[in-house]
Amino acid sequence: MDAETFSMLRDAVRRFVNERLIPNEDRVEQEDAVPLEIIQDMRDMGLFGLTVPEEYGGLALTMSEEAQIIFELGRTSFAYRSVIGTTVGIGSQGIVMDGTPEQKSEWLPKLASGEMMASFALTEPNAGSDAASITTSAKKDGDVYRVNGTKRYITNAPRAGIFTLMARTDPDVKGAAGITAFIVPAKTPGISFGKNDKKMGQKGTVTCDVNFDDVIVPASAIIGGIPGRGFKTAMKVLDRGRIHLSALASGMCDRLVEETVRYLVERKQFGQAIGSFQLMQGLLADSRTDAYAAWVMTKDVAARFDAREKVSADVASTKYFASEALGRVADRAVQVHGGAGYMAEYKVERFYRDARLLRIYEGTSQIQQTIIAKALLREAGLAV
Ligand code: COS
Repeated sequence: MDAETFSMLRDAVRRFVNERLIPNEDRVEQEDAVPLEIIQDMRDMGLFGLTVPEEYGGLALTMSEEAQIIFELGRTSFAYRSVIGTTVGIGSQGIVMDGTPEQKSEWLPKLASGEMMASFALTEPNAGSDAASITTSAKKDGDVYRVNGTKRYITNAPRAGIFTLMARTDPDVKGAAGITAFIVPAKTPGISFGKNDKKMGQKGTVTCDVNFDDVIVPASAIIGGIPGRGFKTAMKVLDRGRIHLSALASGMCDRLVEETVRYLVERKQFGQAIGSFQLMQGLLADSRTDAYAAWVMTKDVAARFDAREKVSADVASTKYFASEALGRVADRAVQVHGGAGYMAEYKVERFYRDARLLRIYEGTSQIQQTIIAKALLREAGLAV
């Protein structure tokens, strides 16, 4: 996208966040749902198609551009970005990166327009951090595969039109090599959903179990057409997803710093604005420093991802730093607000709960640490 058009898009998203999304934050929290008219506005703005190539009706944003849009959306309730998050990110990118031309033409235009949402089904009750240990099976039966198993905590599952599903096609091959990625329409017979999960925060987002009970999927649904490549597709998708989340964390930090400044100026104690006190200034300065570092790392790794450099380990560092930084920034924001920070009336209480997930999903901080360390040690010849 040319620079001028992109800057218009970013400004439009910024206005949308300030004028439409932020004023509806309390409503989303109370109703535990994003209003349908706001989802329609998101469709109209083309937000579902941010990362889909232009020939399939999307805006074909680079990673750097996507990061800037997600940063803007990070400045408001988590639930809004989550509506488009899986379609823009982990749910569709397997098709964009590794899909056949037929798969792209069949699904991407519907995803780009927002007519259909995509969801990413990797995690299982017994396979979280150890993603290569999934047991959902896809057994070949003539021309089709029969899928059985349960996927857990699947974001946007009840809204999804299709799943990017990782399943084991070769039961004799343990680990990554036996896993295949499929595109499975949500209406396929045999798919059922668990109850919506009750979460610590992130009101208005939806996650649940997805059960596959002898679900018949044609061989043509294998992403890229070749079995056994699903784990690598998932890992490539997660590389991009983790940059997306780092941008989100950076945007959330930005909003929290803004809320912190506002309170430091407004709130008076001991006869003066609490921002006059150096201990308060220290908290603010630490938060701004965390926020700045997270965003600079995100922009750097996004640009290098766009330049097709090998960045998986630096993506892990960025996701690790940005999500942990967000945890610290949210904690300080509550601290600066004192008793008010613990009350739902002030926004920082909500951000504090919402932020907690970022250190966990799309790879916990501890998984990011192992990715970083293993990359360095393997390069030095140690078999880890
Ligand atoms: N890009 C491309 N290929 C990758 C890759 C990446 N980022 N990361 C790993 N691979 C490839 C490896 O090269 C390897 O292929 P070869 O055997 O051909 O060399 C294969 O995938 C297996 O890799 P590895 O041996 O490193 O896999 P592990 O089982 O050790 O697991 C981790 C790797 C722990 C990093 C992975 O399971 C993981 O990311 N876990 C967290 C899962 C997660 O984020 N879940 C959230 C779900 S969405 S909310």
